[in-house]
Amino acid sequence: MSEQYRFVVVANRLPVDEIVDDDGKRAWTRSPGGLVSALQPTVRARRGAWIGWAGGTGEAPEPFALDGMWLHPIALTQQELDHYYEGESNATIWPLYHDAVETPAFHRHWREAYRRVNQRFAEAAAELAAPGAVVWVHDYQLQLVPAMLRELRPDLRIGFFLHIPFPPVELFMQLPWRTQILKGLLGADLVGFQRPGGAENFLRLTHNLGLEPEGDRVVVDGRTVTARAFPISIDVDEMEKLAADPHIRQRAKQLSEELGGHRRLLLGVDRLDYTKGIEHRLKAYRELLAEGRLSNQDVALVQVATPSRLRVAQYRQLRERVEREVGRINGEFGEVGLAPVHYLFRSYDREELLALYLAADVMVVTPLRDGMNLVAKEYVAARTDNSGALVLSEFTGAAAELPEAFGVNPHDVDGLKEAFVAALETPAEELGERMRRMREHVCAHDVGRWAREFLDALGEPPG
Ligand code: GDG
Repeated sequence: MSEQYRFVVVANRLPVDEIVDDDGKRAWTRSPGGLVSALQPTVRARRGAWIGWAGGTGEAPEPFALDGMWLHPIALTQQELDHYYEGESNATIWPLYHDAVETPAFHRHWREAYRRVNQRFAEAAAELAAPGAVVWVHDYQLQLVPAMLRELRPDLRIGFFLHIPFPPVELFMQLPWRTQILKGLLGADLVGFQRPGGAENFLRLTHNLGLEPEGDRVVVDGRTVTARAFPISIDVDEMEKLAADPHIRQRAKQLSEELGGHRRLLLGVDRLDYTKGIEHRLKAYRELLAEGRLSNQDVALVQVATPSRLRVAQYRQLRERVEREVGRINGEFGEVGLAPVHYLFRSYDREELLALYLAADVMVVTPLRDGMNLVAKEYVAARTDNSGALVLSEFTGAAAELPEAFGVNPHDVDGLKEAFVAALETPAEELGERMRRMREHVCAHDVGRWAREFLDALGEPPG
């Protein structure tokens, strides 16, 4: 039998990317991102393992150790990638859990692949977990894993955290296999959500199984399952360190100069996803230029749109619509050497992203629905001098924690326009006070605290 671990993370992706150097040699590097920085110390301190897909299809690479973690790759066939990941996860569950802002598609063969792949993850966890170990399962791709794992290993402490919103009952009920998903989640001892509303939606649904939740608990087959909010956050130290780096500060200055020196910079940073409200913000910006309330001489919008899920039709269509709108705005309001929208369809390294956060006068975060939105928190953490303004959709998890942002309903174009103008015109002193309060909150609630609170609530056995 292979070695076993007292702490196991199960997530769709492993926290590594495979790189191939000029000589064709392959190596793994840690992937950037808050979840990895949060969980790596947690996994390492417990000499733990991480189970996930390594990218690519066909046979999985052999398990290996990296940065103090034992990494166990799960294999996916091309068909499973199509059906489990792009189909059921990203064309059914993702849109349904985000208020059905795009129409979810329901296909039985996707569902079967989702079940099969979840079983594979559960079996790997059952094999790697030591007796009485803690297993922490992540996100919407793996909602069946908790029950499957409990069936195989009733001795484990199982936690599940959902990174995206958990929808209202009426929407969840559209899922043809809603009962299996609910039972899947109820296999955990602790089910964590970004917002209390998600936990409430989930607990309300357990009535359908004849259960009677009390407070944040529900008893299932004599076992108590707790459902609560654990709002995720970011690695504040990492952000502040990058924000203080002289090279990055210099790069931020250079970016401002390249955009025209005196022009105020509005910034959007999102995966190119229809939940992020990119079209809504472009529309508001275009109308402000058309009405002369903003002038291309005075402002510029930089939109980083990280490529995402381009094999899913709705994402390709979104890309076409966004690029058409950007072209339209630049065509109508641009001048030679002075574009109103700088659209960047690519992924940047953390350093460049930080330089953009430092250069931006206004950060625009306008999702139609978002579990948390880490970009908003990253911007706040990066503004160590308390300057800058945040426009933030009220439909993000972050909005509940950052009431000093310029709150918006992205469906209300006039409201969006007012918020853009207000963010640009509010006196520096008031902006400074708002940012100071937001920073205070984010600095006191970083991602390390999130992980600790979740694991404390899960009740790790003394070890
Ligand atoms: C899901 C939920 C929840 C973006 N572009 C680049 C880049 N990023 C980084 C950002 C940020 C992360 O990706 C995006 O996180 P968000 O929270 O904004 O959004 P999702 O990807 O939808 O995340 C969300 C989150 O899970 C965590 O629970 O907050 O609600 O939907 O960290 O900085 N990073 C780099 N280059 C880029 O071009 N390096």
